[in-house]
Amino acid sequence: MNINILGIPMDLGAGRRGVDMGPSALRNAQLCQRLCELGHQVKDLGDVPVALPETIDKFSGSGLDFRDPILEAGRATVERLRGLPDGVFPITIGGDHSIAIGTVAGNALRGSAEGHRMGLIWVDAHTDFNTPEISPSGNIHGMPVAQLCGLGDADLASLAGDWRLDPRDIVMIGIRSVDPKEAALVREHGIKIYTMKDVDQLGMTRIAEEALEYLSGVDRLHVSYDADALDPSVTPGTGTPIPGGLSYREGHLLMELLCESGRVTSLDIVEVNPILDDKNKTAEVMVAMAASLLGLRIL
Ligand code: B3U
Ligand code: MN
Ligand code: MN
Repeated sequence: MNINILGIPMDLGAGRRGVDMGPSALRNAQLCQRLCELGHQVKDLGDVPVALPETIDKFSGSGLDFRDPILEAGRATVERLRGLPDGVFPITIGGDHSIAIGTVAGNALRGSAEGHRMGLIWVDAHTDFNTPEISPSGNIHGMPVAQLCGLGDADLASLAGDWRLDPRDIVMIGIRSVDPKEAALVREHGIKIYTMKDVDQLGMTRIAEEALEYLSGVDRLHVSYDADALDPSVTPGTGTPIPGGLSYREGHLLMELLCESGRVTSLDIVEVNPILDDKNKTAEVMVAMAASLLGLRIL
């Protein structure tokens, strides 16, 4: 397979600094080499330019913190992704989760002017379904899924023109931290959610099977993998660690089963913050997760 890596060194959507160094940490953990070893052709496209917070006005634009530079980076991300040839598998590396507004939009537009019917598997402790009106933090990394469905800031919602993600084409896995108004909005939109309780009760094999069946009608499938989906003992280097997360094996098993399905067409790895990490352990774990999705075999 032809894999293209695109870095988005973004920390403007998060409450803590340092996640902008995620792309460096993931490259340092040998992302390209590990995928090359699996027989893929891997090309690193470098990074999308992202403004430094020290050089800009936090309150410029819509009143939402750092909205304008996040929008600008999102537009650049969409342009880079939509121009890639159809057979390429893009891996976008963040960066905080606000980058997914651009990565999902860009992948939806790749090879189709009006946009594909895109399925989204959101692996995260959080549902990231806040809007500017209801967000307790004001941080845009808590809003990308709502933005993709057309809620919230009108400019961020229009990164792919008129294309919108259908809330019924989303499956979330690993969820254990949702704000009260966000929970009501998620329910209202009928998003399919597997909380950690569901992971405990049903097991990851059944969840992966159900998720793929649920998304059987989509023609593209994007996986957005937040490092905080995993338990903080596995991935300590992330800005909002929440106890009781996916085990190392549950995280891998999900990627292995998605790999077996042959249906995933793009991937994000986000929220790796090397400042908070233990000797780059979190980046190494997330690189291993990407390798499982892209065909790592034991035997
Ligand atoms: N729901 C909270 C916390 C949060 C969401 N995503 C992350 N943290 N990484 C918020 O700020 O919206
Ligand atoms: Mn997230
Ligand atoms: Mn999260």
